[in-house]
Amino acid sequence: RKLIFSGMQPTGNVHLGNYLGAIRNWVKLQKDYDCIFCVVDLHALTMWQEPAMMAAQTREVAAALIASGIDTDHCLLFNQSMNPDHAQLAWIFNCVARVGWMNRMTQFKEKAGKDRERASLGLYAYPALMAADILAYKATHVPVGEDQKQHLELTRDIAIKFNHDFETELFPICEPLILGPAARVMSLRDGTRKMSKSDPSEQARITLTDGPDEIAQKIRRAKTDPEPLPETAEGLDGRPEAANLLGIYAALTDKDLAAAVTEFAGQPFSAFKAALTEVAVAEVGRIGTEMKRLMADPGAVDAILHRGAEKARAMSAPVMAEVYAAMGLLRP
Ligand code: AQP
Repeated sequence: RKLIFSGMQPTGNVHLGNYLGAIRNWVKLQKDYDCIFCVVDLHALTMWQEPAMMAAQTREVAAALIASGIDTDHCLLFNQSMNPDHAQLAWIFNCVARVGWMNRMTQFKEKAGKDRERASLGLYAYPALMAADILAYKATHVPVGEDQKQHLELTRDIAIKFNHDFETELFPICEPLILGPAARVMSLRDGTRKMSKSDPSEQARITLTDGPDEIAQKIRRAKTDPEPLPETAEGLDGRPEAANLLGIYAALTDKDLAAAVTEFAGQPFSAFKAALTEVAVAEVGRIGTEMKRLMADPGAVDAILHRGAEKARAMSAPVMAEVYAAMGLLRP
């Protein structure tokens, strides 16, 4: 049985990059796999989060997933802190993983910035919690982008070491799931930086709740260069903004990049931006309208998360029982 675990942090501003790079793929995966989708609120806490915003941001991610087509009758959807087994297993993995392994994690170095001494201990131990997310359910496959590959490798190392140390075959060695060419959406203000929830500029991202006017305005103001669009995909070399906007168009219309380039070869950005706005408004508008409808009824979203968490706890409980038994922890 193939079981997938995927997580998204409730850090607000769910954007087109999250949709094209993750959510849209998850919607496709649910047809062929058993899926667990988790709003990873404990991961979000590794960086400061405003307490007054957490609940709304958690519902926002849940609503984005449901509005995009995640079927909560067939998949699990819940927020991480509702199943304490994640944190419990993470502690156990903190005692299995080695400090040297964590020291090699490049994402910690990026997120901690220059003043590493002041980063939270949670940010450092993040990969052990991610391993717990996956292994608490014995998930076999994890869809990952380039940025998470190293963490998944560490999950495999933790599973191998646990199995070895406790002479068991309890944990499966999970596989990354690479889905075609990775759609990496870049900032609308700087084609060399990724579109991100935490970018201080609202103009850098299209969020899934942006209305048609906001989308049109953000695309109109999106950074470009003075040349017309290139005749071939090779002509995008050294033109990150043009490459990004054409990439977004290609992803939204399910075309490959070369076909999108041919469609607008030699045209000015103004003509292309009008076409891009049209497809973005259609796709984001459809999802955003449904998201807003869902978020207007927080009780209904909470009920879905609650039901998901109950099922999740029922799935992880027997795994945890095996873990405790393997480690000799007393369960009277
Ligand atoms: N720009 C992007 N293009 C493609 N995929 C992206 N993802 C994020 N940004 C892009 C994917 O979305 C999922 C969400 O992961 P996350 O919630 O753990 O956040 P993140 O990767 O740290 O993304 P953000 O949106 O940039 O958030 P902040 O600003 O909080 O760091 C992942 O599958 C990710 O690959």
